[in-house]
Amino acid sequence: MKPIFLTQFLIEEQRAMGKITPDLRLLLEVVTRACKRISIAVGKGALGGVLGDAGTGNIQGEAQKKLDVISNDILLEANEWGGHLAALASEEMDHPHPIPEQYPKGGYLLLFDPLDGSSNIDVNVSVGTIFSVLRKPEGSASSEDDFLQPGTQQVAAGYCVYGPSTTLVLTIGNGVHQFTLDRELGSFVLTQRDMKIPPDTKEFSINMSNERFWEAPVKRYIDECVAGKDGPRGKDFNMRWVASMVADVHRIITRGGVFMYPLDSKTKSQGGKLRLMYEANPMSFIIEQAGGAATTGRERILDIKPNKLHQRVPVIMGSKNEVDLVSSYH
Ligand code: P6P
Repeated sequence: MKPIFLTQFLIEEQRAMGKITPDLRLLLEVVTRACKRISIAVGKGALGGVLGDAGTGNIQGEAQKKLDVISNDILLEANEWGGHLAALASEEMDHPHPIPEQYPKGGYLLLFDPLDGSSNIDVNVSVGTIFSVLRKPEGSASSEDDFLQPGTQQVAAGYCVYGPSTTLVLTIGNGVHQFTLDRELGSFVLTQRDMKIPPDTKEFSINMSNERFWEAPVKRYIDECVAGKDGPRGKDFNMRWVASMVADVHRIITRGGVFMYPLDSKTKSQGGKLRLMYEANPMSFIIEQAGGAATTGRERILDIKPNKLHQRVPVIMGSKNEVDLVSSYH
């Protein structure tokens, strides 16, 4: 069968839906091209001389990996010249990055975690890039506040998993579609249209070492899963925790499951572990478009009105019936 490359898919979606503007198509093309470059850098491993920490003087006072910085720079360079963006925001930068004066500005805002799970990079475990696209509010002078829109305002979201294969998963509000990188051609090929998460599961994903910090509803839910077929759930469960949100969420979209980084006494003062704007929101948009659910345990993630760019939230997302059960315990 003739392969459908990303560009043809986007053109066909544009014709069918009329919602993809040429600027949004350009945005998605340059972001996914940047992901190809990140995939190559990540794939070199120790041979690329880019493993390990970025060294003293880390930009944000966080232990950044060299590849965090490289991936961030690749995404900045790819998006500055196209005239499609008003500004960019990244986990790796305290404040939004304005489009340089010599380039025209556009109507979109791009947010990303350039290399999610980068603590895994030195041990050769899958990592990825997560991105989210918002419209710039009409008539505002580009400022940080422009980004503070609830996840329901996203026009597109996606992630790229740098694993055994490099896989792009994308939604533009019309279902979730998967593309696999053909390394010989250097192009993303459509490999699954309209992905759907199974509503039930026997697999949960959580960092069990935090058990003593969990709130009661989460502890109850996990205890019941661990109790297996002799317990209240009447079936045995499996557990997976890659500690790369992109890899864990991709598994869940592919075969079902529930991903949990819940509020716990360790991260309560920060509001949670994972960041709303470029981790929880894009993944929640994708999960809901695939028929799943995404909540903090107490509210739908996409409904949260952000008050800070790097705000953190609790995350429970995946198979709808399972997520609804966890929410009911809250
Ligand atoms: P922990 C990676 O650093 C990350 O932000 C997510 O990708 C991942 O799900 C989580 O943190 C892992 O956290 O506490 O298990 O190391």
